[in-house]
Parts: sequence; C-alpha cells; structure tokens
Amino acid sequence: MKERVPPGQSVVDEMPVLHAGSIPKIDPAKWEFRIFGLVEKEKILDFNEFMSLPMRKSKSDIHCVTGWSKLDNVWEGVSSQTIKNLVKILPDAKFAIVYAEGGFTTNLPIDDFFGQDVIFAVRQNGKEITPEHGWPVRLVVPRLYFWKSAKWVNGVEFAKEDRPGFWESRGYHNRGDPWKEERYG
Ligand SMILES: Nc1nc2c(c(=O)[nH]1)N[C@H]1C(S)=C(S)[C@@H](COP(=O)(O)O)O[C@H]1N2
Ligand SMILES: [Mo]
Repeated sequence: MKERVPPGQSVVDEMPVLHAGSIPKIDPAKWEFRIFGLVEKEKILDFNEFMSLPMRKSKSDIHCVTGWSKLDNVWEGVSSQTIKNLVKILPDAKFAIVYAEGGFTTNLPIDDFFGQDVIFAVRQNGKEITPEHGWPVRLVVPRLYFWKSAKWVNGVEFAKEDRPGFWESRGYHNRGDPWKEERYG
C-alpha cells in the first residue's frame, strides 16, 4: 500500500495560516475571475457568474513544504475541468499561471493544473472559506506542495513558456511534488 504521508511531513490537526503580506479586503461587487492568455477568446466572470458555475466536492490531503500535512479535507468548488470548458485553449498552451489578489502568482504545468482533483474551492469541510484561508476562492492542488494552492485567486493565464511565480522565484521548487520532496530550488 502507498504511504499516506510523504517523506519528511508530520500530520497536524489545525491548519496553520501562512502567506506573504496581509489578508486582502475583497469586494464581491468588484471581484472578477479572468481566464486569458492562449485561449481563443478570453473570458471574465463576475462574482455571481463564478458562484453559479457547477461545483463538485473532492477530498484530499494537504502537504505544506514547511513540513505539516493535514489529512482528509473536503473541498467544494469549481473543478479546473469546468474552467477548461469555458474557453478554447490553444494547442501552444503548456503552462497555467494562476493569479491572486495583490500580484501573487504560481505556475503549473498544464497537466498538473487539469488534474482531476484540482479545485477552485469556495468551501472547506462544509463551511465557506474564511478570509485568512483565501475567501472568496482559493485554488487547491492536492498533488503538489500547498504553496501552489493560491488563496484569493482571481484568474488563470495559459502560456507557452513557463514563468516562475511568487514562491517559485524565491527559492521554492518549480514543480513541488511532495512524494519526491521537491521542496527548494
Ligand atoms: N495568495 C497567496 N496564496 C498563497 C500564499 C501566499 O503567500 N499568497 N502562500 C501559499 C503557502 S506558502 C501556503 S503554505 C498556503 C497556506 O494556506 P493556508 O494559510 O490556508 O494554510 O497558502 C499558499 N497560498
Ligand atoms: Mo507554505
């Protein structure tokens, strides 16, 4: 049987709050989610349009590069597969660059972004995501270290070339597979 917890990780009960900068104040009336870059036609959704998209639930584990893991989180939100169906992605697109409030970005190979368990979450364990954990929408990429799971997300760009994001250009690994301990550079 596959180990449940990746090497070098310890399981915690409480989820820490970790991010650079301060918690942004977001006004739903001004909030937008933008899908752009290598797509036939870019798509902008307002808050109500985003919240009306089909949602699904997915249970997964969190592994943070700093060494904690939190098991069995039930996330509910918009699957990256649903995002895919809103635009026509051009064949040159090889990377997804995810954007969050205040200029935070994180980069993913397109296959990681379209993993079946990748969700733009609005609820965690049945409750609305709290401001410190990314309200109104946070990305969840269970198969990679948790820094890829951007909080306060507001868009995704499809790109031909890779572009290291906030943590990736500050010493974190470009991909971040916890099973391979891809922690730093
Ligand atoms: N927008 C944004 N998202 C972010 C970060 C950040 O600095 N800004 N930090 C990442 C890191 S390093 C971690 S470990 C997780 C922490 O998520 P949590 O505070 O919900 O536990 O958020 C990730 N998402
Ligand atoms: Mo982190």
